[in-house]
Amino acid sequence: MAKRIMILGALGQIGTELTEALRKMYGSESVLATDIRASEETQEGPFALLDACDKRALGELVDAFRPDEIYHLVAMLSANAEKTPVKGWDLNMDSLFHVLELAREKKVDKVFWPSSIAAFGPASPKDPCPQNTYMDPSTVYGISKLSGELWCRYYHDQYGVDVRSVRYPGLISWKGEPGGGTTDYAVEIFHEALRSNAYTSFIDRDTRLPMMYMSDALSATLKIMEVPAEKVKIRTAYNIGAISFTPGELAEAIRLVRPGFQLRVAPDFRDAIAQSWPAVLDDLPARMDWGHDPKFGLHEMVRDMLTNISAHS
Ligand code: AKB
Repeated sequence: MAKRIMILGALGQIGTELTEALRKMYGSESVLATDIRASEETQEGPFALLDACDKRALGELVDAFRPDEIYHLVAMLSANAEKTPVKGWDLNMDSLFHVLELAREKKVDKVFWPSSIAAFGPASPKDPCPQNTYMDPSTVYGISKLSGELWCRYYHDQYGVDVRSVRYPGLISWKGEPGGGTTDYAVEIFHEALRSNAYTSFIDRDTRLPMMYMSDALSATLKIMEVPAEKVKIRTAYNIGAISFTPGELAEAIRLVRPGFQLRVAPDFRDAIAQSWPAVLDDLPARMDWGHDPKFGLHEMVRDMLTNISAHS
């Protein structure tokens, strides 16, 4: 029997593409997509409205669908969580606890929960930032990610819950839009480049951040979930790197495809968040333990983004 998979936050930036990829792999009926809002687009498989903070509703869905795996992709991202810190903390932590508890009680085989570069802070090394190092996140989102990592390891060590996690860099995609993150500039810039050939960045010209194209993020996610449990040696979350660039360097790469593209900068509070994060990740353990192997460099990513956004708008 095909494995059954449940996705929380299926209409978000990662969920949109991950749901599609998992449905291709395991069949549409085997993947239950859930989200707090409904989509206007037709779903190609089962969909349920779900508030991931409602443990009873979540438990009922788990009882009804009997998933072997849960992908928990619900989160309030860094910039939004700074505006409503308590709400951000409650959403990020309550939903994680519900999933970990249900996985333990109902013996779900595997759980995926994403951490982030936001788990690092101003005193963490910038370039490269190692897997194991000092971590002092300064945002609510980052604090929730670092705490979540430790809770994941606790549930693994104490209760045998097979929960796996990666620290995503900023994710760049043309299908699902990000919402409320610090790295969102690196997606918005493409839409504005095609619309007006100019963009005003809320991140300063020289602020460097680790980034990753969505197809590499999907492949890392599917890889860590597929390998045998003994290969997943780190039970907090793995650093996964791909590319690192500044808004200035991204603009230069866009200019090669769209001559005359103009970058202006008007840094706001999100630049301070970005400056507290690493610039480059050292991801050797992910490469060694389960074969993390990103393919997209800066220029391939830029060409692919511009081609796909113009083809689909
Ligand atoms: C954000 O900017 O908040 C996220 C992240 C780096 O986790 N994209």
